[in-house]
Amino acid sequence: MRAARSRSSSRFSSPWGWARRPARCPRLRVVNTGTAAIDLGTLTIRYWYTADGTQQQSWACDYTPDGCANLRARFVAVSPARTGADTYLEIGFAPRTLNPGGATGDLQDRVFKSDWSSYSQTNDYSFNAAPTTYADSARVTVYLNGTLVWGTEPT
Ligand SMILES: [Ca+2]
Repeated sequence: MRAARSRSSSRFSSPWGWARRPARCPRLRVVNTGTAAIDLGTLTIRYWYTADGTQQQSWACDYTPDGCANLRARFVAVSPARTGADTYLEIGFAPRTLNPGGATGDLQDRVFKSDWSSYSQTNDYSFNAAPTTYADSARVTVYLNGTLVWGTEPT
């Protein structure tokens, strides 16, 4: 079993000099709690949410110990929509061995809309405002080769 530990926060950031940018900033870390090494290249994370509109969305990686160039992300529409989710953000990794007990390290990223309009996070399945440090999140799902290995998808 693998644990996705997430801390989701809502904050305003100005990475490219914008005065204010409404952005969703889920922070994620995946821990290999199993007994076998895995290839991170086969692992994907889904963060489930409602997009609150149809504007084009973008993803940006601010920092991760493996290097942002070793991450990829895409937005996938969920149709029909599920409770708290009409979209998920899927994050994947470059191939690397993740040994038992190993973690991906702090993944700091942002999601934002083309018109900088705000998201509402309170209606998002994967959002959890409570933790101030990393905590296990069963609502952020993890897959190996597309097979669910952690968490519960929305229904
Ligand atoms: Ca939402």
